[in-house]
Amino acid sequence: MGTELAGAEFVVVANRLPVDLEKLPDGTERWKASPGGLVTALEPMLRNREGAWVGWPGLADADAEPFVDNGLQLHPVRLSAKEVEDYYEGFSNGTLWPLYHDVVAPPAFHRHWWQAYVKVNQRFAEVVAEVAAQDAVVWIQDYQLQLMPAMLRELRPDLRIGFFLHIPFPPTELFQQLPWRREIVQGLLGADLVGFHTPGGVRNFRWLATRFTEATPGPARNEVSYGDRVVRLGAFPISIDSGALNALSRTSEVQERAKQIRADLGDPDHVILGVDRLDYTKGINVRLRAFEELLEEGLADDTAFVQLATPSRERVEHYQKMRNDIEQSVGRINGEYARVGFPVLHYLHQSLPREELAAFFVAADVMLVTPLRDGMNLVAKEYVACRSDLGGVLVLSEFAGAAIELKEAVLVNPHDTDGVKNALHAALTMSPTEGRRRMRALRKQVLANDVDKWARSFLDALGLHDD
Ligand code: GDG
Repeated sequence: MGTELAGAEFVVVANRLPVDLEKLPDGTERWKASPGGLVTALEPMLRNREGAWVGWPGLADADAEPFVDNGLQLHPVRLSAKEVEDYYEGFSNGTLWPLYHDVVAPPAFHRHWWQAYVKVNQRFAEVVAEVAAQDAVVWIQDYQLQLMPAMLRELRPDLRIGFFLHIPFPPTELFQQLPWRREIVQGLLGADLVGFHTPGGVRNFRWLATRFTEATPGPARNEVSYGDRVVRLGAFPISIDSGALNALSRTSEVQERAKQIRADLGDPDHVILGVDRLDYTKGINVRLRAFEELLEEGLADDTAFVQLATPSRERVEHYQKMRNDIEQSVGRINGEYARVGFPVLHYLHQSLPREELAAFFVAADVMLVTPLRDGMNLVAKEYVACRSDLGGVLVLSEFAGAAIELKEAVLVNPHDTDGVKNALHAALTMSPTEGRRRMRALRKQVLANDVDKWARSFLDALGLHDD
């Protein structure tokens, strides 16, 4: 670990740092890597150009000092326990998250949550203003930091600022429910480039920008003029490190483990898989209902369904209720259809190592991805990357951003229970020839468009050229 903290030429800002600060039982603290797709994609670019990452270390009230890790500067932003409650659990995950996911759960609007959101965004902007070199490029990530682009521009007009939203940008009528809609749009317009997963997000935002601020359309199609600046808008569908996952899935360890998983399940004819953060947007109940009805109709004999549900946002109210509902359904379905030693549904509320996850993808005949709304959904792409054998069928919700690219999946409307049930049945009975044809097309898409390409296309549009 080095110690030099010079002005950074390229700064990534996200709610979380790519490392977590952990408190040990003896009261001491230590850093733990928390690798994610974004870090992997941006790491080479960050390290090559005196990069810095600004974010919250994941622990409230922690006074962590900035440090350099292997050429990358890490700048922790301090959040108090109350700010975690109001800015993060409150406004970010109790207001914006449900509002931006088509209000599939009711968003709560509280003025004290909003005030904390403003205050924390301002703090992030101040840290970045300190850290960035003259004329540096700053890339702000996601819904927790939508006010930051304008706040940062105010402090540092010399910077080039990009913003990317990882969740859907909602239909205009829904966005307009937000009491602070104008402030959010103005915040985002502080960027030089605002990126979304889909063209729909671009359209919604462009309309709102011209409706709620003095921005005007043009000069070019994906641009708005705002004051004396032009703000570019664009669709940049994110992806995964498909090459690395493809390679991992082919290792003998993962292949063996996949066989073992099927054996542990009792070598059923069919294995169905779901993998999600335990979130009400992911439509876990939708697929459980479809599976239950197939069992009822005798159309899913000798089939095991594995649902991996990573613990998530456990202190937010909607999540507690949803977890209870799902666990009740799992209990009911097994109560009805399992035999001793052979559950039909295997539910794990755990986070698994990456290799283990890859083995589950390899083991599954049908992958069910049924969100009611999802910005992209990386799990769908990960499943495809793991199927070099061209086996397996992907059932994918039309309401996931990924459906735009993954056209050869079996697409479903998650609000249509019969439709999901029929799609699941079609996937379970699909001929191997048809399955291979679809998987080949899906793999072509996913392997050709990885997360590195995504990051480069965004940064190219922002004017950061990789050298
Ligand atoms: C947001 C948007 C958008 C899950 N369980 C385990 C585990 N995971 C990994 C998956 C995948 C990631 O977590 C989840 O990504 P998703 O894209 O599916 O969903 P969100 O977390 O909601 O992400 C989404 C994304 O941002 C990127 O822009 O696609 O629409 O909502 O990579 O594999 N990983 C490990 N163990 C687990 O148990 N190791």
